[in-house]
Amino acid sequence: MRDRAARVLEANWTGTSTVPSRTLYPHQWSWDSAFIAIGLRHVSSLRAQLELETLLGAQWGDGRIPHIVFNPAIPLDAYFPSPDFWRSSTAGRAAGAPLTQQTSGIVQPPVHALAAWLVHRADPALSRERGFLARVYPGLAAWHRYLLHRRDLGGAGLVCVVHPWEQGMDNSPCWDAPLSRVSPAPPRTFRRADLEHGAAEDRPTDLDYGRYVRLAMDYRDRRYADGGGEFAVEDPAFNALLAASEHALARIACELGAAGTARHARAERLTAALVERLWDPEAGLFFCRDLRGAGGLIRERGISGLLPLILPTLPRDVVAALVRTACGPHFGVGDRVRLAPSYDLEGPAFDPHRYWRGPAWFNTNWLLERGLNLHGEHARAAGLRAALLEVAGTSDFAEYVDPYTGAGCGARGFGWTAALTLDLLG
Ligand code: 9WN
Repeated sequence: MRDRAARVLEANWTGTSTVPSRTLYPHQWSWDSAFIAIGLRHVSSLRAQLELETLLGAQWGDGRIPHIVFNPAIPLDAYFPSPDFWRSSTAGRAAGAPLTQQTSGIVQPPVHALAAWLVHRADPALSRERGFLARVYPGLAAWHRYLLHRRDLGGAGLVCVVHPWEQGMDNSPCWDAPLSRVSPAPPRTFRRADLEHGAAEDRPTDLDYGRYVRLAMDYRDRRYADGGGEFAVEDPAFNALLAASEHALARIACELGAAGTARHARAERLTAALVERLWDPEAGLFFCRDLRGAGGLIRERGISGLLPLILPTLPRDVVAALVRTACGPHFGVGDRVRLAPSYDLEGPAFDPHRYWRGPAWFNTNWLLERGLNLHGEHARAAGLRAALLEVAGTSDFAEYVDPYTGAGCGARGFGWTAALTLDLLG
């Protein structure tokens, strides 16, 4: 397994970073690279460090880490939306986009500081010799500053996503209500490259795409200034990952000889704000909060609502309820499914094959496994770990799988699936 997984990462390595998939996603993606670095550290600490350094090399002046860094050697029509859609070096100038590299203008979940800390820990000697943490710390600090200062659109201490692609679970039913208010770009104004590599019935619909395009176009036309968009949602996983990364940044600061106390305190404030704003005790789950339209909690059960389990200072009753929900009828961990689905097994929109509307994903299950271990649920974590390893192997490191059968869907030889397999193997 270790060799097979390492070969996937080798095949996806471009020389300075790793693509999620040679066919479907031939550029560098932000949260993919963080998960990939977490796995790569078991194969090559140097490559793991470079992965994160390359990504940070495309950071914008305002601190944002773009969700895609485009490889100029790849033809424009290989992926949509391509650099000529985002126009980062012109439309993003006011926000400090790089002049010589093409990127998207939206972001993805902040897994990076957590990844940097884990990469350092894998080989502290090499890390110190190369000054790895000193190189990445200022960029990571600026990234968190951007999120906390420019994206707290609700003013309650939580960060907002302004596009479903930012949260990384593109067509989750959690977005159906906020997206329904967005008028889609006409289908003939763009060409979906994804359908050349993925089955249409496993991918988001054309209507979803019309709305993704409209939101991204409007953001671009506002020159990527934050605050005015039609879509603004506080998401539990995005904010939990920021809090976990802020704890990691505190450890990085200490390693560099500075104090980490203020950062730990900030992570704890984020944890408290998550509980205050997004926790629903009756459902035993965190929900997304819509900041536009009528506003309020979006009562769809997505896997995102379980992921604050990765946080060390979550109240005990919240932890206990989350574990019950993960193992109950809606997510079926250790019971009805091989791996936790991306969306409620009993929800009206559940579909075992359509992308983030039901299939199980390896990154979310890896986070869940980590959260279960953190809170002492070792037997449940071990069951999930065993299932992850088995399904990764039998599905040929699929992008996502049917949660009941473990049958692979989407791309094979997928970056984070291979990387997180390596991490679970230790
Ligand atoms: C849009 C690369 C990315 C992941 C996302 C996943 C998918 C892109 C797409 O692929 O999104 O960013 O074109 O569908 O939803 O989580 O980072 O693997």
